[in-house]
Amino acid sequence: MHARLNLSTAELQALDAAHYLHPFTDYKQLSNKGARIISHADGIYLWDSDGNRILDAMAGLWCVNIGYGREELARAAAEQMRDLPYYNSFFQTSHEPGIRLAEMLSEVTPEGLDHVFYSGSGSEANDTVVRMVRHYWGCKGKPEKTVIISRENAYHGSTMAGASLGGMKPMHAQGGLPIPGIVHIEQPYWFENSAGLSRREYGVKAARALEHKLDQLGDDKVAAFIAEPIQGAGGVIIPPDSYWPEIKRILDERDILLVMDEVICGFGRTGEWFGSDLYDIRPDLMPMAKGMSSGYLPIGGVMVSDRVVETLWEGGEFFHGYTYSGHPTCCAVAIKNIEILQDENIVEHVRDVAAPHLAERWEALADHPLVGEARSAGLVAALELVKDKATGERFPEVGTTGSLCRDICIDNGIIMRAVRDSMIISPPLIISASQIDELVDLAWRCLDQTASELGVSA
Ligand code: PXG
Repeated sequence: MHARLNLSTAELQALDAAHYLHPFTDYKQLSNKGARIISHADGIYLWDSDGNRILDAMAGLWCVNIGYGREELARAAAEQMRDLPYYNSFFQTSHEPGIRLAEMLSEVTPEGLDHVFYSGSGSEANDTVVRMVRHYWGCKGKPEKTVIISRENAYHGSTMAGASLGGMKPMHAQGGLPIPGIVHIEQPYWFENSAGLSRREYGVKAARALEHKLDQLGDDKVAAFIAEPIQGAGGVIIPPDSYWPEIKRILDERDILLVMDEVICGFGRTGEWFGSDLYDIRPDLMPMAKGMSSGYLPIGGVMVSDRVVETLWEGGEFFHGYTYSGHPTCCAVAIKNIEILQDENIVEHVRDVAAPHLAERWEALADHPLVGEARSAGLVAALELVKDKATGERFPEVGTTGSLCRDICIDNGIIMRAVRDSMIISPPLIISASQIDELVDLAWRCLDQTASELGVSA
């Protein structure tokens, strides 16, 4: 396979700087440097316009679960575009791809989630969550239950509601967020916050932050608790095993909806179909996106529990929807994507082959002088870069070392993402054991180079 580019790298970079406002980007800084132009991709690898091959250890943006270059998805899109590229489902019409995908989703998602509300992305799915949980409590005759409890450093999207649900302070600072009625509690980040507690003790303590917040606000004011099973963009924060059982205990005693944001964890990422399966949780609402189509086309949605649907059923019209809710072409691609996950036993491959192999190889990176902790779950993993391995002391200017290591990574042919001073990965689920070896060997080499640039002896 080769790139079919019409312009040179320099021409593309100049036009990019002249006209393209990238997401989450310092525009001046990027235009000085010039964007790397990605030209094509296959399997777990990307190529740039200068012909460099790069191992994509982030699966795009946590989404290309089945890997790049699957002809079947291109064919599914082309066939659907010929038959019916677009039609809406607002005014008492429907279409086969939307219906078939809804049925498939009710099969692969946890028990009790049998209906889907489609969106175009994860952010939109979480906007739907906010509208739907408040509408639900309105239907139940409890319109004062409006508050949604989320967690610090959570990521739930970049729209007004998504960024408000998220717990990213720099995002809140731009635009006067969060919107009213959203509060945040501690995240279960053992490496950062445990203050000497064991993982088990700390997991229970972090979960009880929810109980304290509920006591403070009053259950009669709270609509829902939203959380990612494993926090992704916040830095692959894997909760201690004691966390989710304690959250379940708390929620079982209270009349609060549980929203599990599966935008990253869904569709096999953790070695189960959903993070909720991994932690044995039955959410009331479950936003999802990314791996739903392996990122080949934009689609998301919210799975809605039978309990919530029964109430919505009695509530008259729900005044909510997107032009592209249930977009037929995106649905056709999502169907083919899920068929591939099923037919090729990709979730089982993650659970039985890839995740155990990654865990073993990744753990060994903890021996590196820069690494304070190496953790993984399924096919997400993180390294905490520290100044002092013995004490866990961080580098003084948070984020500088992470960015340095990230740049070294891409120069060495691997994409890892830096979150503050942690390096994180989320590779395509089809990664083989020998490709995991290649990934970890590259990571080790990049850590060595980072250490040597920092003057730390490796
Ligand atoms: N929920 C979660 C858990 C996510 O990770 C969204 C919602 C929003 O999805 P959309 O499709 O609207 O982007 C996400 C998205 C990063 C990064 O830097 C992560 C995401 C998006 C952009 C960047 O790690 N996750």
